[in-house]
Amino acid sequence: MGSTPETHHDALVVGTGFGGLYSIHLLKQLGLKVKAIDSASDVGGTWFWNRYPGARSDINSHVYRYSWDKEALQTDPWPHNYLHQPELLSYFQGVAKKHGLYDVIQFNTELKSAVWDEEGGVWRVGTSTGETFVVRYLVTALGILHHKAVPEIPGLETFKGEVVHSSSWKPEIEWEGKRVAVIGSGASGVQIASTLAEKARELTHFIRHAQYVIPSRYRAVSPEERKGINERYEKIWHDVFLSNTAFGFVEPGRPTLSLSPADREQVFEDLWESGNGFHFLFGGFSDLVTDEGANKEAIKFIHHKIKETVKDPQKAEVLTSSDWFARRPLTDDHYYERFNQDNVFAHDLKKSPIEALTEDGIKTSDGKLHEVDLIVFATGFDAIDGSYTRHDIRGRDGIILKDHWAEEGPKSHLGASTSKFPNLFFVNGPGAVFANNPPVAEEGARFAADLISHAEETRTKGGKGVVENSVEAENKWKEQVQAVANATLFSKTPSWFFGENVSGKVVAPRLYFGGIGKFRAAIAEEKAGGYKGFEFR
Ligand code: NA7
Repeated sequence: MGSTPETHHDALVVGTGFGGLYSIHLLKQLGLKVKAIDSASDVGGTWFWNRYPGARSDINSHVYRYSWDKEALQTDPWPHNYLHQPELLSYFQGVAKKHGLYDVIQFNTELKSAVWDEEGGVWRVGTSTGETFVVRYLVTALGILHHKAVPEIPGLETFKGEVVHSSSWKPEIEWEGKRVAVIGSGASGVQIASTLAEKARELTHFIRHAQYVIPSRYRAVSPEERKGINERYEKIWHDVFLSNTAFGFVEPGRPTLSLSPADREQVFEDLWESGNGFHFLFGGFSDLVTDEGANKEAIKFIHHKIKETVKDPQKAEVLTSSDWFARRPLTDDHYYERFNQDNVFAHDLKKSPIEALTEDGIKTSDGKLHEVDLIVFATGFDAIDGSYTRHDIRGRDGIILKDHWAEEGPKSHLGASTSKFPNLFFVNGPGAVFANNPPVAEEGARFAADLISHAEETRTKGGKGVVENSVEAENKWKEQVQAVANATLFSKTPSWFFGENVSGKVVAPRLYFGGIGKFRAAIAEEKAGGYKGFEFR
């Protein structure tokens, strides 16, 4: 123990994705001595880990980036309307290089424990490398989708082929000409099934809840279009930060049922043609996720498209959801078409669940053995609070974060902090807003930096430089998060948004569905009111 190296810094940033990199930049600008760690071997966060074939963002390239580097907005290449994983990785590397962020980042170093020392007013952070970082401020940008959820299936260890989770893909994995099983039909599963179906010998998609997949309409961006966006960037970001979803498109105030059936159908058709799941859900009508009648109209339209596209009625049935269209919307250009290939199958896990794996493949309850060479678990993540509760994080009086959130689910004040854990900041923590991730991460990083800056000010006035939100503030925010969620169909549709994908988690909204504009207004109000939800010691 005595030989454990212990180093002191003002702040430690954990994670180097969108939230972490910007946090490093902001804290350096405050003049703090900053250190950062990441368990990966390079920057990128989600986009470091998720490298499966076809991994691509489904948010328009021009708003899937930082808004704060004006020069990069004009000059960074993004030749298509969406960015593939390698392009995103190189974007992150470019940002880190340009702003001198690499200097303070230590890679291949995972946070293992963090213990608050009340007397010293510091966090002691233990890492996988055996080091201890002693810091006043601990800024965690751990990623909302990091900790893999892999189902426990009997016989998993007997399977002779290859098994991989979507976020652990390695380039050497052989799939072309192989028999592939993809389990899970969220954003990852749909992208993976669609891409691998192109060259797999045989592909079976194992589906428990089918979803609604809107075409993405991936395409090149012309120089004229790019020029126009460059010229309008100020306005684009202004609108993004005032909108609900921050995706860079107009969110009309028009209710679905205000149009005649023919006009409504035309709007859906136009949305389908222009592509993008988020645009379909939020860019045509105001009420698809809040009004059951409106949602049913969208469902009817998509069901018709599936029936029209998928020629085999049995496959079409498996691909047809009976849930609300109120999960994270999905996007892919060829997903439904792939099932017209003779070698691509859809297996309904509700009708016949997986019983076990054998050495040759997957045995389902209908008695069938699906012989495969590769199984891809696209089974999602222990999302949001799962990124935190797996670590040994201890606040005041030794309370463990996992226990702190055990009874009522995760609580935070404005997604940024939680009571009893002074000077611990979340970037995109539980209770942060559901919207396009880069602007949300920017907002979170800015708020954490503001709180730290205020705490530093109190230090100059003889204070300890310790900030902690009140129990009342986090309870109030939790109530708001719950109330807004209750008004949406998201709350009636099980998903990771509510922790329902991992057994044992408290079912409660993990995201604020009130929109980024209102979320930012709540933060602005907190600041303008002199940070009443926080105590600065
Ligand atoms: P998601 O969206 O959580 O999807 C996970 C999928 O895996 C979903 O279809 C689940 O079915 C399925 N799943 C999970 N466990 C099982 C078991 N035990 N058996 C069968 N199927 C299972 O994760 P993704 O990685 O696709 O996407 C996460 C986010 O990344 C996404 O929202 C984007 O923002 C990017 P279920 O629906 O629960 O029946």
